[in-house]
Parts: sequence; structure tokens; C-alpha cells
Amino acid sequence: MAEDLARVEAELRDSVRTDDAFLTEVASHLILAGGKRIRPGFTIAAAFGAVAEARPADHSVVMGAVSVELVHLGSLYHDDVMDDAATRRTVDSVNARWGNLKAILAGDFLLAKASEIAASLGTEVAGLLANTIARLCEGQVRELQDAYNIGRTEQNYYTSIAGKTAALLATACRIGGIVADLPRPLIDTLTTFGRCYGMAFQVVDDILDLVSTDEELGKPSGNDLVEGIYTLPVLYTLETPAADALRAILGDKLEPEQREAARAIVLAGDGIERALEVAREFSHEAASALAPLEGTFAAASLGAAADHLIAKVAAAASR
Ligand code: GRG
Repeated sequence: MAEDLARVEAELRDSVRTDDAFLTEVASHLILAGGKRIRPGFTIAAAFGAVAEARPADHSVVMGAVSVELVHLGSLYHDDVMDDAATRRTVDSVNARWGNLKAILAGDFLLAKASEIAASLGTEVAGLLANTIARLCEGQVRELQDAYNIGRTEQNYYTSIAGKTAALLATACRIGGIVADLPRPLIDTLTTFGRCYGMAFQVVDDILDLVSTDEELGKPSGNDLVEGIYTLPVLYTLETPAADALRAILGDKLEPEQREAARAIVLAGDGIERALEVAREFSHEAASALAPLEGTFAAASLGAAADHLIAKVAAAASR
């Protein structure tokens, strides 16, 4: 698998190479900055859903993995413009380095390249990726509509993260299964794994935004509160006797001391613990979904990813 991921790296760089040196530089920026490559890893692992041992993945599987990572990258370019982010993957964000207009256009370029590659893999993959891009936008718009809304419901939160995060992780797995021509029930199983994993992943990410240090995050802890994105721990805290104190602070832009006061209220209650329980449930649901794939390389490697996430949840819980 390490060799397949190295092939993904080479193809990713190749996919954004153009005659225009400047566009190539801007479009390559976050590819060269690294990232965990969870999504391409899932595509490759999923493609081994009917065999016990990994072997070099087919070229089409590698390209499926590239198309998924390109969509992820495009969404990061656009997300950083929306958040006015200064850094991403420990380097300058594209918007910070080249400005919003170029960041948006380069993000569009990455999406176009992802679509071109997906089309070369067949109409099902092309349609699936297009649908997933739409779901990312829907999830993000849902989040924006609820910005600064202290009445945001738990259901709205789940709908938003299902679109903005879980949909692409589900698609990463699904594309691996489709391109490897696995039986349909196994493709559905892999998709369920990716969706549940993605839900857990975002809930954990949202918890970490509140419990981590500024150094760990590379930005001020509690940034979601500042942006008016009220995540699961906050929504749970709004159901407790501390709700009045929290409501008095939230609902509008925050000064740093207000952010700290709101964060302290959330950390003092049981909102973090309740959200961790939700993350545990989604992670276990992801792991259990793999049962029909038992004995395959996909089950072993995706199962290890779910275990890693469960361990991350436990580490967050022990803070
Ligand atoms: C244009 C496709 C497109 C979308 C527009 C901006 C937007 C709508 C959606 C934002 C989606 C988004 C950024 C969701 C958050 C997903 C997430 C948890 C990202 C972090 O993923 P990691 O930790 O990052 O895998 P690395 O850098 O390791 O790849």
C-alpha cells in the first residue's frame, strides 16, 4: 500500500501540471504541503475488498484515489477563503499567499481535474463524484445558514457534517469498490464504513477544536466558536443549566476573552463527554460495518483506521 500511495503522490503532482507555470505552482501548493491522505488510502484499501493480501493496485484504482484527493484539496482551497485562514497543512494557505481570487480559481481547477479523471473511470464514478461535490457544498451551506444560531439543532449539525465531511470519505471507499468491480453488497458495505468513519472523524475534529491547545491546532483553540459554528459539545452544553451563561456570550462575533469564557463553560460541563460518546458510537458502527469483508485486506486496513480513530477519541477523553 505504501507503494500505491507513492504512485498517488506522483499522479497527483502530474494531474495539476499545466503549460502555465503560475497555475501549476498555485494548484500544487497544498499537494506539496502533505496531508494525511486518508481519502486516497481508503480508496486503495477498499479496492482490496475481495482479497486477503494487497498487491499493486490497478492504475484505475490509483486514479480513483487521485480524483478523491483532488476534490478534498479543492474544498480546502475554498474553505480557507471562506474562513480567511492564514495557514493550512503547516504552510501558508493559498489565499494568504496569492489572495482569494486566485485561491478560488485554483480550487475550481482542482475540481475540474478531479472531474476529468473521474470521467475517465466511467459514468458511475463521474456521477458519484459530481454528486459528492454537491453534497460538500450542501453541507457547508447548511453550516453557514446556522452560523451564530444558538438554536441550531443536533439534527442540523449531523446533516451538515454528513455532507461536508462524511460524504467524501464514503465516496472514497465507494470508488475503490466500484473501480475494483466488487460485488454491489460489498460496495455498499464499504460506503457505510466511510460514512460512519467520516461522521466520527468530524465529531472528533470538532471536539479537538475545543480541547486542544493553540500550539496543537496551529490556530486559537475554540476557533469554531469565533466563527459562530456551534458544534456538538456546544449544542449539548446549551441543554444544561449552564445554557444561560453560554447563551449570553454566543450569537455574535466574539472577542478573545469571550471565546475563552465560552470555551471554559463548555469544558466545565458534560458536553465534551457526550460528544465523545457519539464519536465512539460512529467509530464502532464503522468498524462493525466491515464484518462482511472479514479476512480481506480492506477489512484489516480500514479496521485499523477505525481503531486509530477510536484511540484518538480515547486520548481526547482523557484530557
Ligand atoms: C468546492 C468541493 C467544494 C466544496 C465547497 C468549502 C466547502 C464547499 C466545503 C468544505 C468542506 C470541508 C473543508 C470539510 C472539512 C473536512 C475536514 C475534516 C478536513 C480535514 O481533513 P484532513 O484532516 O486533512 O484529512 P488533511 O490535510 O490531512 O488532508
